[in-house]
This record gives sequence, structure tokens and C-alpha cells, in this order.
Amino acid sequence: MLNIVLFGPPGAGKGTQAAKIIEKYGLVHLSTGDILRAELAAQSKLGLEARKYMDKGELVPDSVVIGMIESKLDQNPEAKGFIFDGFPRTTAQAKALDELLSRKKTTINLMLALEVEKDELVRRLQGRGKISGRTDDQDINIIENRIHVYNRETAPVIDYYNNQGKFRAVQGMGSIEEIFGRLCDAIDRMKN
Ligand code: B4P
Repeated sequence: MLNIVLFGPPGAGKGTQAAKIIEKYGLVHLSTGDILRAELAAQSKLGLEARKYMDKGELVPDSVVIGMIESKLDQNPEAKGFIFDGFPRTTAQAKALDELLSRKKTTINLMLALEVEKDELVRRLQGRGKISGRTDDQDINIIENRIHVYNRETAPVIDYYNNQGKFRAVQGMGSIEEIFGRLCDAIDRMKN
């Protein structure tokens, strides 16, 4: 199996690049942001609970997202591999993911971390906010808080994978195709 964590701050291009990677490598896409937004649209109990955090730019509690990932892994027993997009976002989530995968006799092969300057993150998120209707992209205070929460709670996940020798930094500035090329190079180097 090929299991990749696609990592980076809000607006780094995780969702954009994940769509291209799954097409090229035939992996299953697991985006906690997408799953949470689907729950929100369905007005499920989980979605209504998650909204309280997402609307402030805070992280949804670990127990909620870990449970979501576990059920998605169970729903895809034949997968060639997974791309984890926006997960793990805390060290507790990273540890839980390792445990879930080891029960399935597999592991994370690579963590690809997109590096993008803060001004560009804000520009991209505000751009998306104008067309997507996502409320968390439309308010500069929420965007600033998401970046702050990333630096405080999510960036330490880099150390977790670096200690396992799985962390690769990828320049996330430039065109979508240029960045995709860099990600593919890193994946192909790891496979060969
Ligand atoms: P996510 O859905 O993961 O939101 P994101 O980080 O903003 O998305 P992403 O990084 O994929 O967007 P992209 O750059 O592709 O999370 C939303 C919320 O859900 C979180 O704030 C949190 O509350 C909650 N949540 C999710 N997962 C969680 C977890 N594990 N634990 C707890 N809470 C969790 O796209 C941004 C824009 O940039 C797009 O418009 C795109 O077109 C554009 N873009 C991309 N690449 C570009 C490029 N190279 N040049 C120019 N524009 C580009």
C-alpha cells in the first residue's frame, strides 16, 4: 500500500493537489475537511457539533475526527492506498492514525508538507471565499485564527513524522502544475 499524508497550513493547496495525486496514483482520498463539510450540509448531529469549531477557525475535537477516519478506512478494504488530506492536524491524531494503520498491517510511507508564505495563504483563502460560499474563508479574523491554530497545534506534527524519517518539505509557491510536479518527484523517489 501507498499511504501519504498531505500536510500544510490552511490554503496551502492540500485539497487541490490531493485531487491530482489520487488520479495519478489511484489512491483513496480522505479529507477530514470535506467529510466535516458533508456532515454540516446534511445537518447531522456531528455536523452541527463541528460547525461550532469550524466557524471560529478552531480544530474539531480529536475524538470526532479520529472516529471519522476509522470508519472511512473500514469502508475501503480494497484500497491500494490512501491520501490523508488535512489529517492528522495534531500529534494525538498522528499517533491514533499510526495505531489504526498498524491494526490493518500497514503504515504511512511519506508526509509531504507544502510550504507557502502567509500572505499567499490569505490571498488564496480570500479568493476561494468569494466563490465557494465557505464562511471560514470569508472573514479575515477567522482566516488569521486558522493560521494561528495551525502554527500552535498542527505544525508540531512535522516533528512526529521527521522523527520517523518520513517528512519531506515541498515548495508550495508557484503554479498548480509546478507544485504537482514537485510532489510527484517526491513520491516517485520514495517508491524507487
Ligand atoms: P480543510 O478543509 O482541511 O481546509 P483548508 O486547510 O483550508 O483546505 P486546503 O488547504 O485543502 O485548501 P487548498 O489550499 O487546496 O479544513 C477546514 C476546517 O475543518 C478546519 O479549519 C477545521 O476546523 C476543520 N478540520 C478539518 N480537518 C480537521 C482535523 N483533522 N482535525 C480537526 N479539525 C479539522 O485551497 C485553497 C485555495 O487556494 C483554493 O481556492 C485553491 O484553488 C487555491 N490554490 C491552491 N493551490 C494554488 C496555487 N498553486 N496557486 C494559486 N491558488 C491556489
